[in-house]
Amino acid sequence: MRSDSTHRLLWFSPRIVLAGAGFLALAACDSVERAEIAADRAQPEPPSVADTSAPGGATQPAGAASPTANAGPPPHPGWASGVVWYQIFPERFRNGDPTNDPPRESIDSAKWVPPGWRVTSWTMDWYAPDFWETQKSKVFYDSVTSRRYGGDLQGVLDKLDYLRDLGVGAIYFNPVFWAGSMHKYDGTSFHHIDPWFGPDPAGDVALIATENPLDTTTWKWTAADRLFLKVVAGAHRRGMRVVIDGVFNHSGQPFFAFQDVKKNGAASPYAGWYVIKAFDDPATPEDEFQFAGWWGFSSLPEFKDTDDKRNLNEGVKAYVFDITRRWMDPNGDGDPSDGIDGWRLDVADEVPVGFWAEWNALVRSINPGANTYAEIWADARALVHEGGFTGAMNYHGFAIPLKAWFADVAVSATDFLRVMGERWAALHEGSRHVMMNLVDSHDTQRVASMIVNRREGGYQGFDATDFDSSNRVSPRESADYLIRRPDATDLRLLRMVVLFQMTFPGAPVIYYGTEAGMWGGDDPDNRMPMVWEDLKHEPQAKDPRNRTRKADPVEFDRALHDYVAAAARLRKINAPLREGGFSGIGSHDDHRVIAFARESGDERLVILFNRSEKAQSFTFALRVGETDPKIVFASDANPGQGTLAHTATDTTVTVPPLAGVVVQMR
Ligand SMILES: [Ca+2]
Ligand SMILES: [Ca+2]
Ligand SMILES: [Ca+2]
Ligand SMILES: [Ca+2]
Repeated sequence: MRSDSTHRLLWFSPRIVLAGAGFLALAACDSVERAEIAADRAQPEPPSVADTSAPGGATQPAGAASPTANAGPPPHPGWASGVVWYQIFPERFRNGDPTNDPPRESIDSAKWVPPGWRVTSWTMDWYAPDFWETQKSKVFYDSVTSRRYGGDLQGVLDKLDYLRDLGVGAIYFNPVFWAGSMHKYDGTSFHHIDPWFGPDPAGDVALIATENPLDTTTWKWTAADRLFLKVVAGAHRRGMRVVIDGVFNHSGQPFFAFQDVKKNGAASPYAGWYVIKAFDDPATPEDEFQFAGWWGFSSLPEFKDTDDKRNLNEGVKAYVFDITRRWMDPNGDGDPSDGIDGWRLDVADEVPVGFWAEWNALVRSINPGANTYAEIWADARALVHEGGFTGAMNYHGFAIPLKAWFADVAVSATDFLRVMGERWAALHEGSRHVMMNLVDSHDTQRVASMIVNRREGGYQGFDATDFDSSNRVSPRESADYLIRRPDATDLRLLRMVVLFQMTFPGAPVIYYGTEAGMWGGDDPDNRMPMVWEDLKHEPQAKDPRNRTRKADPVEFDRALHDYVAAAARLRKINAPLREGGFSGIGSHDDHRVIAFARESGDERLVILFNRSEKAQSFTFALRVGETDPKIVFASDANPGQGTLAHTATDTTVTVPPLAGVVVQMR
């Protein structure tokens, strides 16, 4: 293909072949990333615990001959293949029940917030401090993690039709289990849903107090637990799957086992669950109790590994296995249809892989159709393979390179297309259509703000931390970080990104609110309350650094929503986009264009992206039997733009500036 008569395109092998082992070195960015997350979390507010996130993985096929062999992901990931995901951060998605909103005593920072603390108005200007916040500090970021908005499961239940109509096939929930923080990566229990996500918080807490956590026969189903199962059933009825976050590396301090160890020391039945450096000596007045916390955070005591570091200790393992059974087959009748459909596993690379192999085998034994995903920011292949996960959150093979080209143009079109193809082809066959192809998450700036803050050049490469380096992703660290609403040009780029997600192999993930037009920097500004069409939101007029700014209206973007739904529908009705092979067709660095094909059976689609500010023409060859190619989708707001002409042998497509076009070859 060529962009015009005077420019030759750069060509590379039209079919990307499976690369040899080891051709992708493990990137160093993961540890850097972790250090940055840790740094981000070093906040002045002691109770606000870090939130972690990351899952991924492929499971061992049940009955595999050798569970230790690198069997790789399950051969038939079923529903997970090509599915469209929607990620819900429960505290911030929808407040469906104002009567259960969390009271002060339920939150982790209860002791540190001023007496006037109250639940924050859902529709308030995000950067406007509530009265109690001004009592605490003049700094926006000192109080924001103590906010609660009252999002809950009734809110999710009320919006299941909304998700189905958007084209969602699977919901990924950030942690839903009981925890004191707003993000809930600091579990108080793994066998109960957070009481303030359900209809009877006080009743739930009282009921839980009657249990012996070591005896599963005493475990009750609280009102919140039951409402969660209703959400699962409601999703299933609408053809959607439900995956939840498993945080099996650490707990919060209020976790029942940790509390018991703190109280009873070495005599506690849970003494072996944690990394205890010293128990308290009752003979002395001071508290000598010392333990290891995740990344040094005392709010997140880490679970102990076995002495050989190949597994989690027996006590935690047995508990995690019990709660896995509980949520995957709640009524215990051997039929998993009443349970969740899988898990996303937080900081999966910080839990021994031997544990994951056993745990994934358990998951498969309960529900052979379940899927599991490791959170890992680097190359996920080894962990997915050895741990027996289905796939991973695809930062390495999707989000990071995507931002490098679509937002920052920090790499050439040719390098972008080549790296995307190589990283995809290097995946184990069973992972190729199930990787969670996200652009943003609760751990990154929102995609709209990535685009608003794009900076050409300066990117260190495809594994650089530019993707999520704190001084470039948040107004908290960077005085020149733009917090404004995306403009018309930004939205063209956002539409291109969405179309790329929907046309690249794997499973696209929509972080809640992207479709509604939400923007925001990294944590905590990526966790604003969802913008809804039936709510009247205040404009964003305040600035976290007290700079002057133009007020930005905050309102549901109906046009963007309908575009995302249309792109999801395109994927749904075109099998090649969900399950077809991928091959690069060509690229042009100066014209900033890429073209690739997706095909399965006798169907072929060619997808073209023009990242330049001028219209660009592409010419590529027709295959035998392709006589009537047709544009079936365009990211441009005006679908009439983009033209196609063909001869007996070639097709020429003109793509508008900052747009993508899908051509059905027929
Ligand atoms: Ca509520
Ligand atoms: Ca003592
Ligand atoms: Ca069942
Ligand atoms: Ca660990």
